[in-house]
Amino acid sequence: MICMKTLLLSGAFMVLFNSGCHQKTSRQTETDQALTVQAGSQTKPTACKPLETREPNATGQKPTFANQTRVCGMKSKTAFEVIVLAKKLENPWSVEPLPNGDLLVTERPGRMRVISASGQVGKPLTGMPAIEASGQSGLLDVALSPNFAADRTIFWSFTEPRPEGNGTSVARGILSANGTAIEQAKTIFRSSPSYHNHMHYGSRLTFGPDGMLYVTLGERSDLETRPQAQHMNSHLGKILRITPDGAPAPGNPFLNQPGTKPEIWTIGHRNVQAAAFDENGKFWTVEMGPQGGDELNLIEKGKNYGWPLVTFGEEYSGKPVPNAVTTKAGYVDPVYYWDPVIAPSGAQFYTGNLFPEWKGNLFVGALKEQRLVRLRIENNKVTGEEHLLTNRHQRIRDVKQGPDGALYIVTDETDGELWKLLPRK
Ligand SMILES: [Ca+2]
Ligand SMILES: [Ca+2]
Repeated sequence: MICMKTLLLSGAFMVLFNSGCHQKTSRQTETDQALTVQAGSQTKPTACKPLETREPNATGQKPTFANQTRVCGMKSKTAFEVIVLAKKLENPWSVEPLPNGDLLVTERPGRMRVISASGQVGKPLTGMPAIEASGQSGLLDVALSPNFAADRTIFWSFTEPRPEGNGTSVARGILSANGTAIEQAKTIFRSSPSYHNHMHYGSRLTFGPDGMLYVTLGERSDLETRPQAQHMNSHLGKILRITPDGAPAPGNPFLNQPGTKPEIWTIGHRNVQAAAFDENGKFWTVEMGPQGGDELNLIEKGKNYGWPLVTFGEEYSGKPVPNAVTTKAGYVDPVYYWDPVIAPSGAQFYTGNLFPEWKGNLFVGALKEQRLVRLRIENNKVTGEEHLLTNRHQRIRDVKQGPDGALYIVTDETDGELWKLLPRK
């Protein structure tokens, strides 16, 4: 067979399309149904095959309910193409497709750029406030105003240098008409307390259908700050809900309570770097857990998600999480968990038309396991899991759907990349 290859120029980078030279892949021939076997005259369902076959990190822990971990593996029938739109991005943290098809990308050391739909990488935008970048700190997420087409307003989260250390803050500004500057930048929210390490900042910014901005914040990792995930007078280890001006949102569950931060929406989180609303307006997050305790959560107003009292997994030292249990009345069980961990970052429910097979599925980036995870969720339970892009061996930091229905991905590498996923022609 003659293998045709086509070279196209896309921005500054050559893109290689393979047309018809791939052999048939397993994803085109396997189904995502649980296996059944003939046993005499009866057809008995058997346990399907989960993708994870390694030993769990944490010994002796049992799921709280069936299919809370290691559900049936599934395989996409739709073959896809990966176009590398840009390279040499330094630890990109967020990709946000713009209405015209261009992409806003942040790089953790403190740069934000517009990359054109064809892959032309713009210069860093001017006009950003000071950012502290070291370890996990730096420029983190960016989100578009729900009215971006009219107001060109963007919101970003970043590590702010402060006299007492540093902390996650949220700023907003206007993307200039020519896409080279941020104008009228203003810091609208500062988490407190500040702290002096460089770990567990969160933070994803997600606008809800209610027009409010949901902000995920980590607990700064140290044993000194970790208990604050349960303390109402601290923003650490919380999901917050604020107005586009940075004020506590009307209807928040703990407004006007003494000693309580009024921005709090939910408590008991370790470090959430993946958050997305589904088509029905339900809010889902994927949380970096301890070793063996990454978890998918359905986020509901005012609830306690457990950390560090109720959790799966163990410390990364291999010791137990002190005094923790895996489930307890009054604390929300994760819908799903991964043991061993995948290190989740970035989430998107697919709603486009390019991949009808993927409609309603949740896509999650995985840093440590260097893959894109696809989850099928039915009745608030995970019923299928697929691992994509495993052959590229890059840490996936963020995944977003563009207005064209393609998926856009950035990889957390010092020479990080921006990818576009399209159905293979
Ligand atoms: Ca974002
Ligand atoms: Ca939890």
